[in-house]
Amino acid sequence: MERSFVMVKPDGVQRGLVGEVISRFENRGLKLVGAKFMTVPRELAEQHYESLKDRPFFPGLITFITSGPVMAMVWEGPIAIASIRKTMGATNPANAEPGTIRADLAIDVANNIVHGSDGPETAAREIGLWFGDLGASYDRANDQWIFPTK
Ligand code: DAT
Ligand code: MG
Repeated sequence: MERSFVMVKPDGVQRGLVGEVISRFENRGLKLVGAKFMTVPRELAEQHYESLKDRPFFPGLITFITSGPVMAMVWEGPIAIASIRKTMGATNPANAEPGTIRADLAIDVANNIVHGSDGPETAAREIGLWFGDLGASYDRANDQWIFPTK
């Protein structure tokens, strides 16, 4: 079982798309194990996007992420990280496949609605940064119909 850090960014919150994003992950069978609606302190935003600090768009990215509340979440599933990246679509909505969140709901590379961890190490780092220790998961009555071998 894997966990991934997901965030509906300030544009998604402002546009009333929190429920839409959550629905897409719920409908895939992913399990919500943590959620926090919050305004992001600058220091947390800078730590979260630390690997991009030398990119020209970094200052704008930090301004954007701290510009309004976000919905920070942790989702769990057998291949949560890859599933979520596929459901999100490519970073630039112009390159995202139809049916993905970014292709269906966004048109700008910066205001692209949603963040999802890009690998196991990143996921562990981001979950720790945003949530600390989340602890154990929980069983859903229909888990056996969604991932029967797990
Ligand atoms: P992703 O969010 O798909 O993991 P990333 O980690 O490379 O993409 O970049 C983080 C965010 O930074 C991305 O969601 C939007 C912003 N960003 C990336 N490339 C950008 C660019 N060329 N211009 C403006 N913003 C950009
Ligand atoms: Mg990324």
